[in-house]
Amino acid sequence: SDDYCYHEPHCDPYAWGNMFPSCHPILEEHHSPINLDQQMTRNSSLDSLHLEGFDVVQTGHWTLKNDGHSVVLQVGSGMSVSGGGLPDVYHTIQLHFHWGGPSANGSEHTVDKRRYPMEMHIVNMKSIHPNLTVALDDPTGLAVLGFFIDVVYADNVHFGQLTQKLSSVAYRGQTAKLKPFPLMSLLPKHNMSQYYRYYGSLTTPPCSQVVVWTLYEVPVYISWSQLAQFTSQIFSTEENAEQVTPLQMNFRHIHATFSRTVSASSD
Ligand code: SG4
Ligand code: ZN
Repeated sequence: SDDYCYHEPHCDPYAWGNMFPSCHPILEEHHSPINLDQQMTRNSSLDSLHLEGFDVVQTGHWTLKNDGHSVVLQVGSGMSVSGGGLPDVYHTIQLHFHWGGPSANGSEHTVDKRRYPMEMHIVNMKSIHPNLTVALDDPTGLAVLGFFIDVVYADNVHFGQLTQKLSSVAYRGQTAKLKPFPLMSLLPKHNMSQYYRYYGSLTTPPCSQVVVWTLYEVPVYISWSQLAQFTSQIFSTEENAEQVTPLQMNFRHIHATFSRTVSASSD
């Protein structure tokens, strides 16, 4: 099979390069994720990003899908991101998550080597491109906004709109309709001007080195039980599979920054 996985030796992240040449370690100058260092250089030209349409309720419906590697929320076409040092305007396509296990953290990026419980990625494609195939040929074709997710006792009611639907997409290939809600409600309430910026890759095959990464410093908080819905209710296998495998620890290993500059906004 040409599918990738996270835990079986023949298809795990260290074997991705056998099936997807750009995931190969020899070509890893611009790969993601990386470790972020709180001591890095502050860059005053990195002002707040403009998140267009994130504060309104979009029309139509959204689709939540278990693709066997993550849970993806496809969000329609009414939102875009720009500013904050991004080279262009990017249309929001989808958001998805990376998580750990019942007692292990699972963010992709780390901060001072610390791994957070989860990470949310909002994937945006440069608006001038007609489709993803074209965007993956542009060195800055995608802008992904990354949010660390930390855990507290209280439920996050906004996240509840999404987590309450997770059981309908427990198995690979399953989809569920979701009523649109303001995406802003999933984001941190404060300090959105504080973020890290670097140029990297998709963290999954085909590992295309086309991503302008923005990682927000302030995490989003959800409850232990909301986290557990990701780590225990989502399976990487289809409903009628002989062996049922929970989808856990769906993060790629940390890559070297080499000669890359990793910047941070200044306030
Ligand atoms: C997840 O597997 C998503 O399901 C993929 O989305 C996504 O690929 C992939 O992660 C890589 O994105 O922000 N982690 S990441 O680098 O957005 C793309 C779909 O395949 C191209 C729809
Ligand atoms: Zn991701």
